[in-house]
Amino acid sequence: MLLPQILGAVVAFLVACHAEEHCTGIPGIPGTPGTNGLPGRDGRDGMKGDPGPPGTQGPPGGMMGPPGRDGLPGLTGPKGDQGEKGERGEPGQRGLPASLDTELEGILSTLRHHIAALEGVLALEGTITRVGEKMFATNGKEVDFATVLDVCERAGGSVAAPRNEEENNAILSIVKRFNRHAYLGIKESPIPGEFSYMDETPLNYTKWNPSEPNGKGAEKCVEMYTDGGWNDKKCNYYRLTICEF
Ligand SMILES: *[C@@H]1O[C@H](CO)[C@@H](O)[C@H](O)[C@H]1NC(C)=O
Ligand SMILES: [Ca+2]
Repeated sequence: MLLPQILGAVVAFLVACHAEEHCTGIPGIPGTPGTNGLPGRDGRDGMKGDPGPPGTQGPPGGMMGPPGRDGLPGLTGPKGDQGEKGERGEPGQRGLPASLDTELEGILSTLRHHIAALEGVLALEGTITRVGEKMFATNGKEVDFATVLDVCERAGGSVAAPRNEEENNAILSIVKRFNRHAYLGIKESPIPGEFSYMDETPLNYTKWNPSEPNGKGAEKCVEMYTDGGWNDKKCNYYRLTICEF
């Protein structure tokens, strides 16, 4: 069985050889491998490798490292004690003179107008009268001297005390209008017959009626008659209340 096959292959080979004119022999037995050649040249540097694992902790006693970062802020502490009072500050800037401050000037103008109107009404009623900076006023009531003193003080004034003829006439105009005698802010001093203002200062003006003062220590107050003359009088009569402001 094998022989015809080999023959077939040889025939086929011979025919192929014929076609190509140059014939080759049957392949020989492979030779033995050669010896190793010389080592080649060094290759180029490879890529950088991954970092290695961390080393083991060193022995204690090494140098202290740098300080760590600051921690988070803590909670707010309790409120402290109140501090000492500070020193007085510098005074503020000086304001404008009223004459240059139009708003203030307007307010003053309105006030002046209102006050003048009120004074006009009271003067019309005969309850006030103005002499220079002084104003005399009555409430029309008749009371004893202690009450006049109290009422005038409570109103922020004092009992009317004329210091000159003009003021005496101003008080007189009220006395005439009410047709009542009025106590004056004048009292007898510890020396009988000597009189002073309520603050003990001596009188620099008097308008005694003829033969007054005649109380000789028994009439410690002073009243004004309806003609403007003065009379020393006991303090417990009811007389018109007239104050000065
Ligand atoms: C008395 O002194 C007052 C000031 O205290 C003055 O206003 C008054 O005019 C003086 N009277 C006389 C008569 O000079
Ligand atoms: Ca008298």
